[in-house]
Amino acid sequence: MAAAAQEKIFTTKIETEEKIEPKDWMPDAYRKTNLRQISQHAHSEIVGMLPEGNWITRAPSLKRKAILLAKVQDEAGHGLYLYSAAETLGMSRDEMINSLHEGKAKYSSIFNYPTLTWADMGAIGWLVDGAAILNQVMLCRTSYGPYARAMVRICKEESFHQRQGFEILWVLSNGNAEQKAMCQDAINRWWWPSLMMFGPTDSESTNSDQSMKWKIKRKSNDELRQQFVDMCVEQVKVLGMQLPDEKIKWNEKRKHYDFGEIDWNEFWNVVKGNGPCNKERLAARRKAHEEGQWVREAAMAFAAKRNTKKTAA
Ligand code: BYC
Repeated sequence: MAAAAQEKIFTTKIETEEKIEPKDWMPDAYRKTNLRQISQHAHSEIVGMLPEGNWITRAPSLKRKAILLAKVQDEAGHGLYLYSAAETLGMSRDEMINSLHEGKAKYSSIFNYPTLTWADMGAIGWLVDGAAILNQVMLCRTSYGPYARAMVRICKEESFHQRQGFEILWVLSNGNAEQKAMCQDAINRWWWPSLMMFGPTDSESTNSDQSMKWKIKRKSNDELRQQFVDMCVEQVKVLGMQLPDEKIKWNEKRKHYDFGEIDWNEFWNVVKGNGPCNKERLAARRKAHEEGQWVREAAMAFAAKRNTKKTAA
């Protein structure tokens, strides 16, 4: 079929909300930007296991430990669904992982901050998973079929993650003075990096225009960030805590909360690899990959053996 006819079919599918599937014709740039976003998203899930993994052995009770362990395992699962979705676009998981390890691929800036106290597990659940859900609910309707389907399941699990985080903070906020202070300190440290998760402001977002046209993204970075602020301002009241921004104020005209200026220098610095934990995170991922080499080899040998048996039977 001629390229123009194929492009027309693609455009009609986008317009009529029919999903684009791996074997469908698609513009190279559509394939490339989906591959970029989905693989970055997968890397974020995998690197995102590290800050919380840091607290599994130090969780304050057996119950908390079991919950945290389950959450971190969920994140590994999310990474796997997403790598599989990205592979349907023509790049192998090995290539994607190499690109992460070589420092060429991006992952969410948020995971380059340290987890200093147990309250950080609460703040990550409430704020980081909370921000992730807002973005991911929109992605359940993204135009690329495998990505949209992966998101449906991920969102269900993320809702549990957010609630468990809020509950950790709720218990601390009802505790003694030291626990309350720990809760407020974690909120103070995670608030601004969580706002940065939504990406640069719309005027600086290089990919947004085209991604919105292709319905990969359905809401802009600033729209989602505003939705997040409006949600958190109400939720923090339940905790009896404060958001660390004196400029937060209801704007009757906009029917939204105004908020202070994000430190974009900090954001770009972290994205470029110079955040507090970038080097540590990549080193931990590389080490885990090297140490897991024997597991991959054993799994491949087992699969080959099973195939030989099947062929012989
Ligand atoms: N960090 O044109 P823009 C989780 C980059 S994990 C780093 O607006 P786009 C969890 C961006 O890539 C869930 N880089 O980009 C796991 C682009 O650079 P390139 C994480 C960022 O793609 C464990 C450039 O800046 N969620 O829930 O239209 C424990 C210009 O940006 C960031 C996802 O990954 C950032 N924050 O929009 C707990 C969601 N922001 O690629 C929780 C999927 C921007 O051109 N991703 N950049 O070199 C998306 O929805 C979109 O990619 C974004 C950015 C909204 C993040």
